[in-house]
Amino acid sequence: MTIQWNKSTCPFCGLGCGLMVGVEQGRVTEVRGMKGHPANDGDLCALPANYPPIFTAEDRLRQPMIRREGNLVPVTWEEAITHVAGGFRQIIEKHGPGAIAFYGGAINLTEEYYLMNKLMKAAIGTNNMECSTRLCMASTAVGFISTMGADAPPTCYADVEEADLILIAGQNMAVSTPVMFRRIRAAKKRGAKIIVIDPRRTETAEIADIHIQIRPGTDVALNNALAHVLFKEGFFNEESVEHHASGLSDLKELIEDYPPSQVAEITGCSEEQIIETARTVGRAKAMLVFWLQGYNHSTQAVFKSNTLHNLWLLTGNFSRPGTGPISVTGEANAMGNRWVGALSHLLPGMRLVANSQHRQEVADFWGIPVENIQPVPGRSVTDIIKGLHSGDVRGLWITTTNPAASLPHTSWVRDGLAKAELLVVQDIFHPTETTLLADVVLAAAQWCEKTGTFISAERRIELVEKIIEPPGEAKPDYEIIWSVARAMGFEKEFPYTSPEEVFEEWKKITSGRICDMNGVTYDRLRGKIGPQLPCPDADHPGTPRLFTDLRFPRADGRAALLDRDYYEPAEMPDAEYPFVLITGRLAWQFNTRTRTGRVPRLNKAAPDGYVGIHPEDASRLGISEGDETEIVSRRGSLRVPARLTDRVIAGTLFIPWHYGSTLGVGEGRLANSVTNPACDMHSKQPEYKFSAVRVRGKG
Ligand SMILES: Nc1nc2c(c(=O)[nH]1)N[C@H]1C(S)=C(S)[C@@H](COP(=O)(O)OP(=O)(O)OC[C@H]3O[C@@H](n4cnc5c(=O)[nH]c(N)nc54)[C@H](O)[C@@H]3O)O[C@H]1N2
Ligand SMILES: Nc1nc2c(c(=O)[nH]1)N[C@H]1C(S)=C(S)[C@@H](COP(=O)(O)OP(=O)(O)OC[C@H]3O[C@@H](n4cnc5c(=O)[nH]c(N)nc54)[C@H](O)[C@@H]3O)O[C@H]1N2
Ligand code: SF4
Ligand SMILES: [Mo]
Repeated sequence: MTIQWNKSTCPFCGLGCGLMVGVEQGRVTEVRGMKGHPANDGDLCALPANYPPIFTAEDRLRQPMIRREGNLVPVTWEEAITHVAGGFRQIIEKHGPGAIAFYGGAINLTEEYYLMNKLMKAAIGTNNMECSTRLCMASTAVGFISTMGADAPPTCYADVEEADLILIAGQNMAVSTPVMFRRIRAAKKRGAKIIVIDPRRTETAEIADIHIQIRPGTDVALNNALAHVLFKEGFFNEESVEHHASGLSDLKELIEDYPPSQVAEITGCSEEQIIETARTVGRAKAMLVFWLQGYNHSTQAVFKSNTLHNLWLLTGNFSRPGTGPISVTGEANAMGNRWVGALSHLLPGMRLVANSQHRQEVADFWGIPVENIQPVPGRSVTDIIKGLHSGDVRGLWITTTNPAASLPHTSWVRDGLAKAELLVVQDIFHPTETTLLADVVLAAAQWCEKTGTFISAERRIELVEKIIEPPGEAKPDYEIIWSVARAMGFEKEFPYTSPEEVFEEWKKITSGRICDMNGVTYDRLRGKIGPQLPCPDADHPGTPRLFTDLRFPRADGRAALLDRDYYEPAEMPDAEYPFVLITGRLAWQFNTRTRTGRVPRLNKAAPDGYVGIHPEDASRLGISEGDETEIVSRRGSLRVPARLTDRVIAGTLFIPWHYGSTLGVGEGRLANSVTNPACDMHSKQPEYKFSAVRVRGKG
């Protein structure tokens, strides 16, 4: 039998590796890295390599279901759509449009979010529309906007090969983007220096020339101390900095308060190491800067970004090959969901609901009165859960995300979801922690079973095509969305018959914006590597780097140096809850494990959760390797076996957060049972990386 090979893009992290998907007799049998692809040149990691069993896993949803007398029972699509549309309509009639909300995942296609925007923000008239990117990249986005004026990563992956210093803060790249890690390891072999800032001695930290094993939550203090040394030791020219960045005098004043000796006490690293790190930064010819969830999962997330951005701005490390900020996103449609406006404060094409000109542009484009678009941001996902508790939100439609496992403080989240009058959950599997709570479950087609576009963390747009049939009656998310919209009475607004029609409409509203994709068509993308945006016309080759003219999209054309003070995380350890719990990832499982937890080979590599605990703490508590422990916070508890490791600092614990309650390792494992829902006030992103807990050995 001959294998047919089809070009696709990875449906896990936002690096956007090009993949070749092998199909035999209508089944995906093999997935390989695509040779010559600029993200991965033939490489790939364990996640997509082990995808084939995910297509055939037992619990794939094949048809919609409605809960009747407590049980989810299969129904026809017609019944399901009528029920959902009628239910939402009723809630809107009784309680107004603000009583419903939508929450999707960042692996949804851009076309799907375009449709959802049009339905929620225009047709229904509520901005209560959110995306899992709130838990993932919201802080990166706000950080970019405050420093550079736009949520637009200016660099590209090829900068890795041009840099002589690569700084990686709060990202365990060896685990979360292994393909990028291998490129960085190769860069090191060629002579580039690597700095890693992480409270754990991670697999990534092992290749570092300098590993700053920072106390969790203290990055702002560290970054300010690095700026302090850069200034005191004359590593930058004030005049040239001021040419391209505002705010220098305020920053200089602030960093006076952050001498390395004092910051050593806050961060737990030595004064000498801080000075050595600053000098390494100051001497670099081309510094590239990565960061991820060690930054974003914090109540200081945006300030962490801002103070990191200060460092490349002060040292002139921008707008040249090999320099600048790059944050490889967690989920596949890294940029697409942000640019199409998947969050409650955004509108399509990098626009804001609070900006009257933006509202007018979008309303004109859609041919609706501008008053139909609410002028204030809708609820963040945490506020949606709050709204369910208070009765202000009554109907919730969830697709492509599993909040009953992934949001912080699980018992509060599940109680909220259970209060919904109508909870619609659209997934590819049942059970998941969230489908179990649903009133209606809608069966979705997944990657390779539907067509649409993703945009990667280097702004590259790619077509992911349908190459096999979905199981049973499962339908693409876009088809479900336009069917519900029509059944709600919006036939005229949702006339689409294909995702390509949706794309052709959506791309027009990107004209003149950084995300301009008017030069892109499905034909241009089909079977080929897509261009990096902006790509305004058919002959345009795409844009590898932004702001190369040293002008930033802010009022005065300069970037912003920001004076941000350090403050403590929301919940500091105390006598009752003396440990800091960090949650993070493993190489063989993805997020809430609904897909990877159904692959035998991946489960064999990472079968169960655990808590990493320092041997000194363990011996004090009488805990031995493998002992079942109970981890307790103010919000709940969980049970996990102990793994003794000096990779964590004494006083801190690490739990891989993937393990939930539906895939055979037990209800008691869920890390989010104990995590803190406190959020960064600027990005509304939760502090998953810092919760005060106590540990009890259970022998
Ligand atoms: N195999 C695999 N790959 C994935 C995923 C997966 O689940 N599995 N998920 C994808 C997604 S959605 C995302 S968002 C990315 C996430 O990718 P990463 O951000 O790399 O993942 P995490 O393990 O959550 O956190 C990164 C590191 O932050 C460190 N950290 C904790 N607190 C602090 C702090 O205060 N300061 C600093 N500097 N560091 C701190 C942790 O010790 C951890 O090593 O991975 C993506 N890729
Ligand atoms: N404690 C703790 N919690 C965290 C984190 C952490 O580090 N620590 N990380 C946070 C981060 S960075 C993120 S991004 C979130 C992720 O949180 P989630 O978005 O909840 O995680 P996933 O497991 O990726 O959920 C994706 C869901 O979509 C389904 N699915 C897959 N493909 C399709 C499709 O094509 N259509 C439909 N309809 N469904 C599909 C999957 O089966 C799965 O149920 O979690 C956050 N939660
Ligand atoms: S590194 Fe990310 S994009 Fe590349 S193969 Fe792995 S999960 Fe997919
Ligand atoms: Mo993420």
